[in-house]
Amino acid sequence: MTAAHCTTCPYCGVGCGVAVEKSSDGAVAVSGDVAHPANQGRLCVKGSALGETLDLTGRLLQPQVDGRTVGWDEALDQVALRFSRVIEQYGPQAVAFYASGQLLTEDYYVANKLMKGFIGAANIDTNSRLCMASAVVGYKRAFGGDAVPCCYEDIEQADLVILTGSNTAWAHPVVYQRLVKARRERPQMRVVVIDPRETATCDIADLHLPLRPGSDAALFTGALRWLAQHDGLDNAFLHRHANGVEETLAAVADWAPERVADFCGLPLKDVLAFFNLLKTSRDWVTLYSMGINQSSSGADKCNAIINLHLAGGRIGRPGSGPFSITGQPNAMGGREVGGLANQLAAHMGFSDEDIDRVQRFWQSPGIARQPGLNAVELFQAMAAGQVKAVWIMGTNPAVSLPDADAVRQALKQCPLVVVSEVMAVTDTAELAHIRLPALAWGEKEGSVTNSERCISRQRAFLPPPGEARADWWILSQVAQRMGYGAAFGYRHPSEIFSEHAALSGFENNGTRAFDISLLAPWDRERWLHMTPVQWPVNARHPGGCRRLFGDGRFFHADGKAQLLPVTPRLPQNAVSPRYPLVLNTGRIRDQWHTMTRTGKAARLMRHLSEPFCEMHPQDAAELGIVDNALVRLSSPHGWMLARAQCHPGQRRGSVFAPMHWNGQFTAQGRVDSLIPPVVDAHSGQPESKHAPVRVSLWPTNWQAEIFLRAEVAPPVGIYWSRVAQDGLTHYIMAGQRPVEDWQEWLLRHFPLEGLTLQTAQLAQRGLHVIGWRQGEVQLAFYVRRQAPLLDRPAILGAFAQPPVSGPQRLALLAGRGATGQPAAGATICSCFGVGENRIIAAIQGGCHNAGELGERLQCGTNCGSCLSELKKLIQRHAAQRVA
Ligand SMILES: Nc1nc2c(c(=O)[nH]1)N[C@H]1C(S)=C(S)[C@@H](COP(=O)(O)OP(=O)(O)OC[C@H]3O[C@@H](n4cnc5c(=O)[nH]c(N)nc54)[C@H](O)[C@@H]3O)O[C@H]1N2
Ligand SMILES: Nc1nc2c(c(=O)[nH]1)N[C@H]1C(S)=C(S)[C@@H](COP(=O)(O)OP(=O)(O)OC[C@H]3O[C@@H](n4cnc5c(=O)[nH]c(N)nc54)[C@H](O)[C@@H]3O)O[C@H]1N2
Ligand code: SF4
Ligand SMILES: [Mo]
Repeated sequence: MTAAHCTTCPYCGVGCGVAVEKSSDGAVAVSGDVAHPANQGRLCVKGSALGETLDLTGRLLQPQVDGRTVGWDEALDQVALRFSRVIEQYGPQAVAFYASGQLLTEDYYVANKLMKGFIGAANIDTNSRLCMASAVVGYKRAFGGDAVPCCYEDIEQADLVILTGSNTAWAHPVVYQRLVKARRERPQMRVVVIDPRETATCDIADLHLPLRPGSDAALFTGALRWLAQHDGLDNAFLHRHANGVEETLAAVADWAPERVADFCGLPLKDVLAFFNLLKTSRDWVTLYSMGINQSSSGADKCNAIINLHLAGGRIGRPGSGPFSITGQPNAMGGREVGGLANQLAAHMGFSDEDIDRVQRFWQSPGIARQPGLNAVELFQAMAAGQVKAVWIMGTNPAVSLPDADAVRQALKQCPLVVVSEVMAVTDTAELAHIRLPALAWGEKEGSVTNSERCISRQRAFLPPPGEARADWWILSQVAQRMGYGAAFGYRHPSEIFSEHAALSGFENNGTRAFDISLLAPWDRERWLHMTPVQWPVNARHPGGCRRLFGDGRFFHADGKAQLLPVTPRLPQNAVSPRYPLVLNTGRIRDQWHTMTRTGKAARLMRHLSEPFCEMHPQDAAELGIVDNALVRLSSPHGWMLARAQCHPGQRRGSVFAPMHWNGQFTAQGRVDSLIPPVVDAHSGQPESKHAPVRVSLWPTNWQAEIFLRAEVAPPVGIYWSRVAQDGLTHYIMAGQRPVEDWQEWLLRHFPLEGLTLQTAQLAQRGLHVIGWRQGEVQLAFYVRRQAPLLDRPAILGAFAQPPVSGPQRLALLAGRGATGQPAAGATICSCFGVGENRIIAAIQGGCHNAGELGERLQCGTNCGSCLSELKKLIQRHAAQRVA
């Protein structure tokens, strides 16, 4: 395979290498790149389904201005003209860019340079504010630079792996697979999972600490005190390489284990077990992500973790370090180019010295001199009429920002909204005056940096569709039309990369962690053939560098690290009698963010097909909610509808809802419309994991499912959820008001003309309808009082191959398979499409473990993401084994 076919996965920050093979008929086969250091050939279910997300349905393929399709010249002129007009009239602070950790480094560099260096305001922020901002503050305060010390191998080599606020099994599956394998090979390794709820990640935990939401800082603070009292500190390291030791140790004095246990709502013995593991384990890695960062005290939580690692000397050596794992494929690249409003570029800030240096390098006419608005502030300033023009690229803020209804409102009243997108319709793009079609994964060329500082290439293997163009090109063209031609005359992304690399080394002299100056002289050919490399890449580390701080030298002026006294605090918004439950939010295994790509793949929607609200069975019972009922969640900011899922692993008093669903996939499921815009004072990162809410039953009069060949918008005024199916439209629906005449209702909302209808009237006004045309099934509709129990694969199968015999047709009308086999149930293994019921049958038929299930049904043998669910099913159903 040629290098041109090696690229990088566009999803999570693990940054797996992907090998792409194209056959002569244009089909694309995707597999893990065995030569890539991040994954060594592995892929998770999302990565392996990439080939299924490449079709052009729903893509934005032409520029649009005020609803008209136009050519690029007109679109670019309009963006430049309208932005220039606002700047002329109201000054540069009245315009803003909102970017994304899914842009490539080259795109990101140009966006940042245009806004900060040439428009002259620092109003460019990114969705990384919602993701990494607290981790950045934590590292900068401790190390004097935003430098992730670790590499993935450290996780494999550690004796103790602490996963806190991270559902690694679902959100970083290949790192999780590497951990599972390492633990199998080194049984002495211990794993501690810290998360208020029981997640799939807990499957390999020796100890799960289901702490009170938001209380992590107390646990790490108490651990530091305990180690100090039990001779667990590395005093030699502290003496030589750290400041702030005394103040920090003084600040932990009050955190005796009993107080920690009380504050965190954990049994004392579990707290002590954790502390003991710290004492007895030689090397530890703490892997942390959104359960730590997305908090009103996220930055302090990061420093509480880093304090512990510094004090214990567990940093800068194999198997040790505080490891903030990044979410997006290029979250790290964004940090390197200065994508956050409070950074300048190449790890420089807004000191006079840095401003002067970057201005000389860019030869910029009027560089920004102070930090700009961060993400939450930016949309608030827009609502207040201060920001009058925004350009959003590669992110969907009407869904993903807190207080999302207010964000939507701000966008509605903003005089100029430009959106660069790959999809024609998203909740945000719907509100844009100008839409610019961007190249997507597989079409665009550039570089990304993963969680372990590894820079690799995303490569194009598909031709640009329609009029879509690269984000860097769009930005450069607009810059030229705004009069900054000379500084934006790029002809190829490699030129941008070289400039970025040169800036990283410019007057650096070892003062800034990010330095890839050795790559600056690269020409286009070298860049095209780049192989993965971990920064820094400079004279000291010509081949890159796996692990930082092995020499005990940090980036503060005196070369020392800084311990920081931390005061543990609980989340800012507490529950109240009116809003008595805590809403925790996050990811599911098979969806990516606002679903613009994964929502297209039918097999990725079979694991979880609707927005859901996971709750403890007792909390549910007290509210009169049964499993699978529809519930309404509300906060002072907004409301949503979701399907209740009762689960004893959920902490009492907390509920969990996924962040993914939005206006394109469900009626009322944007979880962020409930999240208050409360942020960390140091990082500006929102507290997305903690919103006081009320949950109540959403009583339904009917529930239904419809499958049809035509593409039809769902009826308004009801609950609906769209499930991706190949070539079909599939809605799950429910309504509160009775429908008098179902046939009339169907006719009003769905195209029934010319169909021959076969119907079955059921008790309690239930109705099943199959619509036929020329022997082909066109529509299948099932409505009942309660959610109809259907064999979805069998129904889908009938669309592909129409049933011919009488009994087969009757089975379809009943929503069952014709063979008499049980329904497949929810898809547990998405790679091989193995349903829950087949797995249960195999367990009852004698499969004892995941390995045997894999041999019989193939489930769990590819990406392994479903192994924890397989184990749970085995635990639950082994008792009913047929002797
Ligand atoms: N499948 C999938 N994978 C993804 C993504 C995706 O959309 N889908 N997105 C990527 C991105 S951008 C990101 S940022 C990462 C995020 O990756 P993660 O951070 O692993 O994902 P989340 O599900 O947001 O949150 C992690 C966990 O934090 C827990 N948590 C909540 N409150 C607390 C608390 O107070 N303390 C502790 N210790 N834990 C708490 C939640 O219960 C949840 O299980 O995932 C990346 N990977
Ligand atoms: N409640 C709650 N809210 C959260 C979170 C949470 O855990 N809980 N997590 C937060 C986190 S960590 C994150 S990272 C955000 C993610 O939230 P978003 O960034 O809003 O989510 P995405 O769906 O990834 O949005 C990316 C958009 O860019 C488009 N796109 C894809 N590729 C390209 C490209 O090459 N160019 C351009 N121009 N566009 C492209 C996609 O179609 C999509 O519309 O959500 C945050 N919001
Ligand atoms: S682990 Fe992340 S980077 Fe790797 S294949 Fe899965 S989604 Fe892609
Ligand atoms: Mo993220």
